[in-house]
Amino acid sequence: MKKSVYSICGMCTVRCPIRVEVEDNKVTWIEGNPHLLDSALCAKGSAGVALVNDDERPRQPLIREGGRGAGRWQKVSWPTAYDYIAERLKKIKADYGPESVVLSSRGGPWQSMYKTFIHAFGSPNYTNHDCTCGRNTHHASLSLNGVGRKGFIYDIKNAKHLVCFGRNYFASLQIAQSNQVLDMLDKGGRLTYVDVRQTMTGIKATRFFQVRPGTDYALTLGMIHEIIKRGLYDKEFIDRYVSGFDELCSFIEEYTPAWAAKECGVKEKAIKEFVDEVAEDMPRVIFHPGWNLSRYKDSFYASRALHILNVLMGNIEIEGGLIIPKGAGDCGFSGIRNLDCPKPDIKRGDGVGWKYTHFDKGPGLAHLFFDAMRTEDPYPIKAWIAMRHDPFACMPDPQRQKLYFDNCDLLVSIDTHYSEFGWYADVILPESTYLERDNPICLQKGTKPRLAVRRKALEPRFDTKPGWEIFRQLAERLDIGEYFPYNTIEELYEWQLEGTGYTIEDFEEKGFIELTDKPLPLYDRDKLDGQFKTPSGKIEIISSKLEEAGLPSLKPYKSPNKPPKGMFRLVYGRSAVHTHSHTINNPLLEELMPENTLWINHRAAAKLGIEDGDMVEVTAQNASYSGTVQAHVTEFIHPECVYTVHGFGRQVPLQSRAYHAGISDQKLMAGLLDNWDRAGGAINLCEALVFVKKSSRNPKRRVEL
Ligand SMILES: Nc1nc2c(c(=O)[nH]1)N[C@H]1C(S)=C(S)[C@@H](COP(=O)(O)OP(=O)(O)OC[C@H]3O[C@@H](n4cnc5c(=O)[nH]c(N)nc54)[C@H](O)[C@@H]3O)O[C@H]1N2
Ligand SMILES: Nc1nc2c(c(=O)[nH]1)N[C@H]1C(S)=C(S)[C@@H](COP(=O)(O)OP(=O)(O)OC[C@H]3O[C@@H](n4cnc5c(=O)[nH]c(N)nc54)[C@H](O)[C@@H]3O)O[C@H]1N2
Ligand code: SF4
Ligand SMILES: [Mo]
Repeated sequence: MKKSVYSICGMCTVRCPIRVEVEDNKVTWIEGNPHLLDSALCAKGSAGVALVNDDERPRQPLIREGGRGAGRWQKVSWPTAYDYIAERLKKIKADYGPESVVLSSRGGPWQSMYKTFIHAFGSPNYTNHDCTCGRNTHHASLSLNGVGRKGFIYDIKNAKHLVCFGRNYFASLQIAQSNQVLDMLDKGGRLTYVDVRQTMTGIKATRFFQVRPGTDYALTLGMIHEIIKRGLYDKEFIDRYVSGFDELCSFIEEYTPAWAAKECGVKEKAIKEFVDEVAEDMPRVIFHPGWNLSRYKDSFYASRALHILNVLMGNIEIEGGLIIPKGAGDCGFSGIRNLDCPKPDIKRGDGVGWKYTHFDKGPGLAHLFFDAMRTEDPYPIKAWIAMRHDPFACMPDPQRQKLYFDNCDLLVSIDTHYSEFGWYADVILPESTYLERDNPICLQKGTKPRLAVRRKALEPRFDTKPGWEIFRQLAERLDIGEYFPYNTIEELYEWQLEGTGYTIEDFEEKGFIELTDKPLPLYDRDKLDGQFKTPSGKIEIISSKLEEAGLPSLKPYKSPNKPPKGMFRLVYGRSAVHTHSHTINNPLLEELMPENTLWINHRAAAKLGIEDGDMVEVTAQNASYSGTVQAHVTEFIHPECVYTVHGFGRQVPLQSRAYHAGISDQKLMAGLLDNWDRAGGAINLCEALVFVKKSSRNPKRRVEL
């Protein structure tokens, strides 16, 4: 039997809308939802078929038999696994209090389910991956604009100039936005790209600055200086909505383009020419504040400076600028119901909200729980449930993380794959893949808000379950079932849509429900008061929250250290055909890119006797990890750093394609678990140094035994 199902892609967390064709319970075709994406899809999205067909994933619940990480598993039924977890959670709650349990997830539109679970259990400790992703950018925006990183939509299509600092749009994909960048270029728009190496985005750019690693802040300060000196800012907008502009003017006095050029290794003339272009294009100039953001000690301030540049452009709430997302309320729609439970009034174990008051309390900061595990201050952490989150692949130094996690009595992984963390955990609950499961309905904000839903395209191949069922089953056993008021997904949909006038059948025509026909009009620019949720209600160049926390709002620039002789700074990024670490074993994507390489500057390589294609040995600063990989010798990378694609070097033996393929950047990031940004909250992932030498190992042996 043939059918066509509208759903939401799950091959990465961009969650593009898709249409899936299925015949006899087999996927025959996947494309982007033609109503929204013109059928476009990336390679990873197409490889969803291979994900379903892959046998090298957990096929039923597993309980650990041997030591942690030994790989000896007992196959158990779902009720046995639920009972096992519930029993242990109850004991931990009785012995140490409910707050000793942490639940981490990948955030996103379904997080209310995970938050409800952990809050109803009695713990405030919900967290997510973001301390290794967008937290610095998020906090930078929060401190300036009073809204987080999702507080603006970038109207790239209508912009005249997009400026990206390491926001590598054509490898680190978001299909809709990447297409918008192409549309903008087609219309004659300009793209300025800044990176320490040349990239897919850099080669399409109209201007490319190759900077010395870690000097973005200097370049942004030089740009601000020139823009202010030439009076190229929106005075009216600043007078009306911005505080601290005078302090900014005095602060940037010393940071001239000539100074910035020296610091970054670019030409002063090029910075000035760039500003000439900005003068022509403003206000339709967007400075992308970064997503993952290359992360050095001062990247929070670099991102803050990029947000400030947007404010100077006066590009907020204009076409081709930064648009405030419109929600259900703007369409006169009262919204859908989501699972909910108030957060228990207990201090968070990571210190966010009481020790660190300037951070967003929502998901806190995952890496700060390690301290609590080690010191039992403010209280012991005894269990960790990782739902679609792989702490060992996501945070630096898994070798050290294991020491801390060993203080826990229960580690649970809810995952579609064997994650590195899952392989070390006590229980693996295999979630059905996104093509084999339904998810709750979600509201997508934007210029055209809509309701969207992921629908099951085919029956699960193995004994796996959807998240909504896993959490309901666990909740029932923990006596918090009332927070999950449904038995089937249909009942959940009905409950979510109650009172809206819509039914789940209304999603069948296009896969989503549009809450408005036309894009909602922009807000009146004279009436933006109330949109900036800072303590003063203004865009705060001098942030009262930062100042209260004893942190400067405008931090004097400090030049990054040069790596010592024989060492390189390790930088990382994405490939267009992989998602972090979880597609490395995908049979189709593995074929496209089976291993990563080490990019190294041609002159630096020559000094070490390394030629393109040679095998090189890359070793962590404290020698805790070393891997062998092919060198990609190129002039298009700064000589102070080497670069690799994140996600490789996996060590789960049951993943035969990914096992020891390539090197792991996070395992090379020795010592970085405590190297985090006090202002931005995120881990300084780019502060890792590595040794590189030509390998004397047998290049034909990929797996070092
Ligand atoms: N060294 C280094 N560290 C990094 C990065 C880097 O480039 N270098 N990148 C950082 C960034 S930007 C991010 S966002 C994080 C990402 O960090 P994570 O979110 O932890 O990584 P992922 O590999 O995307 O996915 C986590 C887990 O989710 C599982 N998963 C995938 N789909 C599903 C599903 O449908 N259901 C369930 N239950 N599980 C699923 C995967 O199998 C995987 O084990 O890593 C960060 N850490
Ligand atoms: N194909 C694919 N697309 C993805 C993802 C994926 O896994 N695969 N993940 C998604 C996620 S979760 C995220 S967070 C985004 C991340 O997407 P982006 O934020 O665009 O970032 P990265 O891919 O992490 O790329 C980081 C870039 O920073 C550069 N860099 C290093 N040091 C410096 C420096 O000092 N200055 C500057 N200017 N650049 C520097 C690196 O060379 C690299 O090119 O991608 C998303 N899209
Ligand atoms: S960017 Fe690709 S993998 Fe990610 S959701 Fe979209 S189609 Fe899927
Ligand atoms: Mo990310």
